[in-house]
Amino acid sequence: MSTSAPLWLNATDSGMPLVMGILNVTPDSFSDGGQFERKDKALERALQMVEEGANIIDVGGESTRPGAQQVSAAEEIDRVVGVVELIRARSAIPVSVDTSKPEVMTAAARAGASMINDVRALRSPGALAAAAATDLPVCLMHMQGEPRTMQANPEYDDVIAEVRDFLLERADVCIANGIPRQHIVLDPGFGFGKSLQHNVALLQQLGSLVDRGYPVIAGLSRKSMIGALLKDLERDRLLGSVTLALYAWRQGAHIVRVHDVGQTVEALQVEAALKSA
Ligand code: PT1
Repeated sequence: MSTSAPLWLNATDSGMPLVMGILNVTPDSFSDGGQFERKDKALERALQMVEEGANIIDVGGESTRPGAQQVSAAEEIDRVVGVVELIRARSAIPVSVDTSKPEVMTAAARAGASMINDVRALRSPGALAAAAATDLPVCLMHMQGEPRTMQANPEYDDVIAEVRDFLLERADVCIANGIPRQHIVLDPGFGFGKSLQHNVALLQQLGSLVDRGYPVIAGLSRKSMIGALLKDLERDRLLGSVTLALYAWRQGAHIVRVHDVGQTVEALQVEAALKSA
């Protein structure tokens, strides 16, 4: 049996990358008010990103930024599922769910999610089987270590080869477990157990990942590597984020994961217009 990639995951006519808008549903986002108000604000933000031109909304209930602690599956389901249902009821936009937990994958798929985005590349116990059972596309991301400690001392002999080999091996494991090749998306995991030098090398050689035939996601938005490149960790990262999204597209990224959807889309549109002129 052959499975084709879902239509929404195919490249756009203009060759523009798909824009994945970030929707954090951790308690520190949309903080004032109770849980109903919080979910309502999350929905509002999602619909705003749709208006601004997002192609995918990535809903995340577990923070995986450097230093973050894990949460329970029940807590994560409570944060994520209601929001996925609300978006599903109001928009046809594909929703990906940023999770490593099998219980969350199953619940999110039932709520209408269109993709599983796992920063642990389905290595958690039960995650591979749960993801395969959903029949959804999966994003496999590279991370060295765990969020709480990953930035302490990241080390590689050859960061490009190690990240690429890890991702291709995880893709093979997925395929062996019944996930169709056309449902697999790869992500080098910028900022996940990587120094500035590692992140820059990965971005400059993104092509060596892209040329394996899987769509590639680049998540660079507002990350500390922008502060490091600017030699100013306190500066606003909007312009740096838009610049990196454009750069990632030039390096062949198929999907850019961003907070600032409208501004990113505007920049990509200008470049797309130049390319086709
Ligand atoms: C990402 C990503 C993600 N990033 C995918 N999912 C985060 N597929 C969450 C910093 O250095 O790139 N790809 N889910 C957010 N993680 C981080 C990591 C946020 C590092 C900030 C930093 O500031």
